[in-house]
Amino acid sequence: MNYVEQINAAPTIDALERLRVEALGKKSAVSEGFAALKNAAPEEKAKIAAELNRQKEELTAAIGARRAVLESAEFEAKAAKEAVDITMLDFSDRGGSLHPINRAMEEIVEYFLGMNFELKNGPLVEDEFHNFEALNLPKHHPAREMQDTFYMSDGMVLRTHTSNVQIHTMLAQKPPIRMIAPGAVFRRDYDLTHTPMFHQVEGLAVDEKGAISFANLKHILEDFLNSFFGDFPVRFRPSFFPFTEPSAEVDVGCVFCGSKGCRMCKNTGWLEVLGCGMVDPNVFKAVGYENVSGYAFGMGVERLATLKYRVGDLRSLFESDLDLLEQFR
Ligand code: 2NL
Repeated sequence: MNYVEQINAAPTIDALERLRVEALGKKSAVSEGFAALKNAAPEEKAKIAAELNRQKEELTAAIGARRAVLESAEFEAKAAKEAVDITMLDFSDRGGSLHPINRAMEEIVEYFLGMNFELKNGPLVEDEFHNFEALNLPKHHPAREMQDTFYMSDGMVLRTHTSNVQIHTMLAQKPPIRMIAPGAVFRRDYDLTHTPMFHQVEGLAVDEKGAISFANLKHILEDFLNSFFGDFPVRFRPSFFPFTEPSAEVDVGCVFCGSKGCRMCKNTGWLEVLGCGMVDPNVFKAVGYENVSGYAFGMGVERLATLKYRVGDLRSLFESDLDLLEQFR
């Protein structure tokens, strides 16, 4: 193989460098040819020099071309070996979501806003007048002890229901009133079906005496339950609350068994979902209202959420369980 062929076949840059020294270095035929020029016949010199330069340029060009090929191959090999994957994992399908309790609460609130109720908020730490006395729950009355209360200093309590908001509202404005009060409430209770903090949505409608009837209450709650749960039967059962008279508890046909009877409905075919009634005259007396009538209702959001989303155990709503929460995306 002549030098040009050897150069074109050089496997590495080192091999090419050895060939360059051999073909163009001090001891190469080309260099020795230039050194011998001084001994050449004067008329031959130009011709020999031209031939030596041609050879030198041919070899230099071949080396340059081969070097470019080897260097780019070396770069590609290094780049492939050192490559880092800088693309990011795609989390775009892993967005967060509303917690089922908030989702149920928002759906309840949206329903009543659509029915022209006004949204009201109030304090979580409350005095005994707004939480108990104004609601026909006098001191030492056994009904107070039903709601195991968290007592704070200075006679304040953690509100045991959101009714304190209705009391604040009635003290601050005149009828007509049409409002809902959603929010956290607190009771000293902790077992399979009770947590010390839970959520309620309460509603209140008040207008001049005779303008609001139990029929109005029954209609709006039936319509709400149909909208929230879908097509299930609804029934009103006589009951008692200190702040309403008459009072009723409302059941829906068991959403788990279709009213056939199961563990969830204790074989009754019914699930209790809310309480309601006509506002007790003593409540109106406490806020200074005369010649009015009205209805009120209250529902537990956790209760409604576990039924609607078929969550078997209330406590799983409070455990930040991703297997549960991911189902609500
Ligand atoms: C339930 C039952 C109820 C009320 C709450 C109320 C409020 C005022 C006056 C009269 Cl200011 N009543 N609230 C009435 C009946 C039932 O809640 O089971 N809640 C989870």
